[in-house]
Amino acid sequence: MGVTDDSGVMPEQINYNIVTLTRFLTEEQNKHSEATGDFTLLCHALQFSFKSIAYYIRRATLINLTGLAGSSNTTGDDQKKLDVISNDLFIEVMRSSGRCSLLVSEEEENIIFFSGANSADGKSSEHARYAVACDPIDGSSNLDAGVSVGTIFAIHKLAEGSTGEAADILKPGTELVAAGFTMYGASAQLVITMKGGSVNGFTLDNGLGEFILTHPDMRLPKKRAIYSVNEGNSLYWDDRVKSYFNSLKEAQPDNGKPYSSRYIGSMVADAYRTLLYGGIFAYPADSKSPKGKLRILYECAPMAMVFENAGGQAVNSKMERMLEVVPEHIHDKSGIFMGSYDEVEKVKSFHK
Ligand code: AHM
Ligand code: MG
Repeated sequence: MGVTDDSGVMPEQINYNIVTLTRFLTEEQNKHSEATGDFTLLCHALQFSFKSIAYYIRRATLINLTGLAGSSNTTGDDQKKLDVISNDLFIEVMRSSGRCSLLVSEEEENIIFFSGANSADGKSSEHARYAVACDPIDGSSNLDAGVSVGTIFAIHKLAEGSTGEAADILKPGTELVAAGFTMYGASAQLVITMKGGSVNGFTLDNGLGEFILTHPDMRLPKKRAIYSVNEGNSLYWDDRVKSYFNSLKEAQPDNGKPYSSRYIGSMVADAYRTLLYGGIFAYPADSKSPKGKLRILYECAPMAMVFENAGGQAVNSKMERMLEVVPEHIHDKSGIFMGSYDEVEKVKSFHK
């Protein structure tokens, strides 16, 4: 029980042992005697970009940042003003970190090289040992309605001896050193995982300006009767996908009830809910988009790493492990089914 003062108001309980993202990253680095600190510095830079994007999104309606920028990106989507601002901000933060050799962004047609033979100055930096892929604002069609959007990121390490080339990013998700996403909602959430590690969730405390560890070692429930998919596309689905989703609407053997449907239309928000509550999120390949809609490098692979490290599964529309899919080009797409372990098993059983 907390102590009340004369007015009967319960004072805020002060936690003196807060794990900030900065502290968390330092403690992770200390676990690896061979670590140079370059990865930690790259993560500090990422953290700054997330805080900045969260800040602009919070104020977007007030400072006239809603609406279209008047351009379209590589995949033909209309760019929002915030898409452009977040992309420019992300590029500059990665460049100035000095730790990122090359960057792939949803909003950029080509790889941006910051160091190595392909960079503007043709120079290599011995510290720029990482390749980053990102979707600066995922779910941006939802932006002006104030629905949650987020940033998805994936980090690869350059191959030994490489000074930074396309092959350093055109790799399967099994090679990722770290990945995660943010969700800018009622508060800004950051979910991050490292190779072979657990999944940890942080919440941005706007007063402190720090991401605080609020969801340590996130584990997906093994199953949960929630499905998340754009059913407006069902006309284009193949029969196995149709039968699978139809089966969820029937009385289930364990409790006689059908599944609940939840679809926000921002992958980050649908993924965050699925991580916490369990269930299945899908964006299947279909006859309209035979390769799927979502991009492998900066949407599917990083999410698959998070879901697997949290005890779930992620597969493509051929039921292959998502993390093993090798993209043919930087904006390559895939169908995806990801979620609770048993729910993905059920999807697979309909594809046998
Ligand atoms: P975006 O990166 O251009 O925002 O597109 C990706 C988004 C995902 O967040 C979401 O899962 C999907 O597109 C929604 O697509 P749809 O509107 O077709 O359901
Ligand atoms: Mg996206």
